[in-house]
Amino acid sequence: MSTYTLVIGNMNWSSWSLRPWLGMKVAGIPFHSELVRLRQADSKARILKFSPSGKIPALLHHGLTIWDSLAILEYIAERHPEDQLWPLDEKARAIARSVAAEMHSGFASLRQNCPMDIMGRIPDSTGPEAAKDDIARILEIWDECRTRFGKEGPFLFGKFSTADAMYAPVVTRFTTYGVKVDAGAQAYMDAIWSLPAMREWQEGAKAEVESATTG
Ligand SMILES: N[C@@H](CCC(=O)N[C@@H](CS)C(=O)NCC(=O)O)C(=O)O
Repeated sequence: MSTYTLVIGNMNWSSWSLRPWLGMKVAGIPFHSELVRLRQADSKARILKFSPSGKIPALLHHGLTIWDSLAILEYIAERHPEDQLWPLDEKARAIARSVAAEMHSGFASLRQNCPMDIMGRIPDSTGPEAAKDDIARILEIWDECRTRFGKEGPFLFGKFSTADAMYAPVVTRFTTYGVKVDAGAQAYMDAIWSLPAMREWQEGAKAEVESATTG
């Protein structure tokens, strides 16, 4: 039986929730998901029952609450070293932490102008133009990581790592908003979308959107 409970938001919208959910799924760590619906009158009160910051995701484990997506991913990586959620090589790991932290603390313009909407297809949006500097920087990061560290697999550091978990919601945004990318970035995006865990999350998002439209 799983000892972890991951509190998440709507699968179609909650980019921060996707990150630890994907990291734990890809690593094959069993956990129970508790979904709190966002954008409801009682959302804040319901989130605060789990998370002192009033934000999700939060991980509940043996009486401990870990809030914040990156803190959860770090906790999981420490508790499950056999899953190698950070690259083994020290230099690669330092860069992986740098790009994960850059994602965690940056790209406000992309977040604001291209919010995650997994099932949406909005190719005519003005969002990508407004966020063009963030998009250019992200494409530069992907290209550099793939070129320097990605020889042994299709992900940023070859094998799937926490850095990919952090950038997975960006991949969905690029798809939703029809961001134009080169073949290398497209191959990386395809690798993320091909993960069985990513398809499972997408199915969850689809079910949510369908139940909202059918009432
Ligand atoms: N830095 C936090 C951000 C978490 C965050 O903004 N979560 C959103 C959902 S994606 C949230 O809880 N929003 C509810 C609210 O602000 O009331 C993290 O990395 O976990």
